[in-house]
Amino acid sequence: MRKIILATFLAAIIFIFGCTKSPEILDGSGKFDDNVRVINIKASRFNFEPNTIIVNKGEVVRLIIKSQDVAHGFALPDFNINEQVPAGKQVTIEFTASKQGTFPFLCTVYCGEGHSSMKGDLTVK
Ligand SMILES: [Cu+2]
Repeated sequence: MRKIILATFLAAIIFIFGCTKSPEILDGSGKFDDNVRVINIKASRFNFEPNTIIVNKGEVVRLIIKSQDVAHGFALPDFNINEQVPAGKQVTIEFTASKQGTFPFLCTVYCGEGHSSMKGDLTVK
């Protein structure tokens, strides 16, 4: 009898852990992986999520940008970055946050009516 209770208890625990999938982090400050600041960005009509990115000067920043729908672009002109993000695909962009300030980024592939409002800011502290 005790074994059955214990087995049921363990099954319940496993079930609970299996169901609690941690939500995807969409924090504009990302997380560190081997001294590289990794930030996941979702691109969808018509925004980037997160659309505010905050890093520190000197950091190597890796942006992993994933299109949730159609083709988009990602340009960060102050850092000479301009990449295409094909429909449903993801691209990785790496750069060094070499200067302080707030720099705009924007979508560079026409993705529909709200395309011109698809933008955000990178702040380097
Ligand atoms: Cu666009």
